[in-house]
Amino acid sequence: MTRRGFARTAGLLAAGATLLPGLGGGFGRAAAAVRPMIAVNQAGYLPRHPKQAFLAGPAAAGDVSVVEEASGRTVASVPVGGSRRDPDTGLQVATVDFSAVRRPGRYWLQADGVQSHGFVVDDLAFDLAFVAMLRTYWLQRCGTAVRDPATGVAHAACHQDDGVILHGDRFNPAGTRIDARGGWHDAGDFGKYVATATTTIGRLLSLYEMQPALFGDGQLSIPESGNGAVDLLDEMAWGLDWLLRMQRADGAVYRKLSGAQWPGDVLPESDRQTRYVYGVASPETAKFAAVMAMAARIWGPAGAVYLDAARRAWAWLETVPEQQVDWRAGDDAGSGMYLYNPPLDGEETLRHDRDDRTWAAAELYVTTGEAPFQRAFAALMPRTDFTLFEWKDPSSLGLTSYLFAPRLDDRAGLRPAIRQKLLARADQLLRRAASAPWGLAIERLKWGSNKMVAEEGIALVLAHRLTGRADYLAAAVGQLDYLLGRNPFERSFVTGVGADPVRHIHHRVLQAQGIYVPGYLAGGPFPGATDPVAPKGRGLLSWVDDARSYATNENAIDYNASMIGLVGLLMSTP
Ligand code: 9MR
Ligand code: ZN
Repeated sequence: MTRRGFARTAGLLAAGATLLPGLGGGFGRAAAAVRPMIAVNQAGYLPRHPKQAFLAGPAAAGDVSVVEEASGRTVASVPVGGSRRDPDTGLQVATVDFSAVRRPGRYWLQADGVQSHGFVVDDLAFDLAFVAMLRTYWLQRCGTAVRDPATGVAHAACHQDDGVILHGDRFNPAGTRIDARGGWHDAGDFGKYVATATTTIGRLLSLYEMQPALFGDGQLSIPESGNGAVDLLDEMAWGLDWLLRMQRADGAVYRKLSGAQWPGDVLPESDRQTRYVYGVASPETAKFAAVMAMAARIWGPAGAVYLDAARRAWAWLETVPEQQVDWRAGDDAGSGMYLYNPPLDGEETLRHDRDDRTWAAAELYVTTGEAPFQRAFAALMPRTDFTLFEWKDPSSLGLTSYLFAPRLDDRAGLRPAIRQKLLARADQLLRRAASAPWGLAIERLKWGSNKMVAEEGIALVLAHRLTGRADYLAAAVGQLDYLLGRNPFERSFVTGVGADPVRHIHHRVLQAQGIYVPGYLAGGPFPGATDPVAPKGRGLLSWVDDARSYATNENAIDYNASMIGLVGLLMSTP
């Protein structure tokens, strides 16, 4: 199945690259699409899963027809559900449930005067998007030349001197060059961060552990394809190897590597400024320990170096009882901060590192079965709810690994409490999704809201796995539907996916080359956006398809990981 999916994908990727030429930079159309519409998931729907569209207009009532493209015939006529007023657009939004349509094919929906984009009902509806999103990691690789015939991405080996220790410590005086080449460019810019590399790898390795059948060798057409190893694992090893280089001799981990100035819209090999390695931090060291422990159990004996690195990181953490971050004024002149920094990043979990240690202790215990890790996790777990997984708070991935690990010795009997926390979270998400006009389960719109939508979708899928409850699954599918077109813009937030996808993603390589590349998830609506072009304070309408909007229309490696996690879990849900 993977191979078949890939064969299709390779052709479509190439087609995407030629059908949508010259769309790399530039400006999009006006932000708000406040007009009647039938918004659908433009990638499509799995035949076996719930299928819901939204009819939005001044008054949303009546029947909606499901029209089959091939025959032009109406195959179903569905009465719209009760409508809710959307305060952002002023439209009435009503649910159109056409789950009964299960026959594979191409369809559109129509009601008087409005028609939806075309979409498929197909078991392979998401295969193309899944592979395209996974391939972006190879396109984001740093320290190597990238030449990808399928998308046209081409640049020479970049950042060969990464990096120079900026502040100095007793292991590495200021000015020391350590070999920290490799890894991935974090986003549309060229910084490299432990915070997002770890959460990205964690999310994707978790998907691999739960659904190994989604992945294979040759699936992604990356340089390692055909070497007998699963492409995803080769790609994750690329990121893990960089992380290993960010570990200091005593086990602590440096938190980021970047230039002191933001690079222009140039190819990475033209970004010739000195790139610095910034100070060590305990939250990063804990995330590092977590992801290395995951890698150790996936690679087995071949992953001994990962296990050793995880143990050394944990040992260092034991010498540091409270959160410790080496941050100095000026550290963020050319890169993201990824630390407590209100109001943008003011979450309580950024003021301590218990959430990060919770993740580390869980993964170390799942991997080793050793009592001290169990005790550490048992001490931390009761203090954490099941929360949204991201760099600001990765604890829920620890809870997930502990809960779903096969053959785990839960000698402390923690699983019932974790299960209860996850279901409490899912019930809260369900209530929100049921009352939000566009079916969203997220609490607030923050920078990277689309990633958060995907993560809440993942929590709902996990709740469905535990209980088999159809309402959890429907809400999970609804989060994906939003991201792929069932939103007030009637746009898919993933480049190259769907009839009307985001076009002008903020991304230096794509802008410098003037190419359009499929598989990048845009950040999404953010009313507090700090860039000069995003519409501020307009709720869900605070998004613009404009390459200058780094706060709503940039991609980052952790965004794609969340999206891949949701799509992969849904593809694997019967
Ligand atoms: O995704 C990050 C988001 O969670 C933060 O709130 C935001 C502000 O700190 O930064 C985002 O990450 C950006 C990073 O700071 C700089 N490079 C691009 C990243 C994605 O927009
Ligand atoms: Zn680079």
